[in-house]
Amino acid sequence: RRFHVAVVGATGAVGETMLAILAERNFPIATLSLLASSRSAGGEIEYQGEKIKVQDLSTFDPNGVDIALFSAGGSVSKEFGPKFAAAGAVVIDNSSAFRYDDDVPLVVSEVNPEALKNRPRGIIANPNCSTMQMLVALAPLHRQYGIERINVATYQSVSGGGRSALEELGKQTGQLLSFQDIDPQRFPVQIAFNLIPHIDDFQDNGFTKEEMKLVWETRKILGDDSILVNPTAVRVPVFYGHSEAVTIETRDKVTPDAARELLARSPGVEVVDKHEAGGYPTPVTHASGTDAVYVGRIREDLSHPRGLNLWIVSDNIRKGAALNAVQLAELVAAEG
Ligand code: 2RA
Repeated sequence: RRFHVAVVGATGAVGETMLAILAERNFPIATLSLLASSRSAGGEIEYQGEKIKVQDLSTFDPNGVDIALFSAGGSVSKEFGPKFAAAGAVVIDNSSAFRYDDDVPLVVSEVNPEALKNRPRGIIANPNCSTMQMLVALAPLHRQYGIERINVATYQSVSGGGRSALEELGKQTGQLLSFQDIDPQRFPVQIAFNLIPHIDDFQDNGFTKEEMKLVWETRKILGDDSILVNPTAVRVPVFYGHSEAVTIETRDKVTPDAARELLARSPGVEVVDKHEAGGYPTPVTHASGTDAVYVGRIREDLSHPRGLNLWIVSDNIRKGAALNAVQLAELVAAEG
């Protein structure tokens, strides 16, 4: 059976990658509708050799769409997601608009695929990129050893901030390398050759929303509100690929060797862990442009008898967003 698919936000960094992955995985498409804001509509995008016009979302009739992949920001998802669902589409939404609603499943394809069957609103939420990669690695360890607490510091590439952030890092880097001044008006804090411990809005508790996503989404996806999560999210001058320094405390002791063995046979994971130069994953050498969640620097926590440290790296636009969304679409398609 082939499906009528719509990609909402088709001209964005994630939307563009969704199309590339749909083609790579030869998703069974009958018709493909590409949708964007009136500002971005009008152009054409080539898909499997065919030029397809980008249509204005605001005037598009969703009737007949089977599966709609959204990645156009929370306000667009809130306004148009329910309309597409009411017209009969299964909506797979990459924004945070519905992630924390009890009647919307939040699904990592390798972790809790069964959850997507229960979608009373016809909407499935795609987790945040930093949660996604962390749980592909931690879920097998949680099932086997029981994770009680997670400390995580993320080092998030600028592509998570969209196309404009990608362009800004390139612009600032070029300007600074040629000893020009950068214009603070465009971005409040310089990102080139800098680290910014601020992603998304500050919450009343002093954490940012990006950090709280790691708390809320981990508990929902693993189905365990007792898991303690202590997050710090940092923007770093890297184009593609998020990295995370994670320390877990487990109910039952897990040795580095046992963790390596379990992770090496876990879906979506590649272990890169040798005590030598290059014996660990990095955004540039491993993650950027690939699909796996890479895990290295696996070692005991020196400060806790049941603690374990891991270094987790993955392409935030692929597995962190577009790939998982397509994998969820494949699961929906498999339902027939
Ligand atoms: C970021 N995870 O990295 C957020 C949104 N993609 O900016």
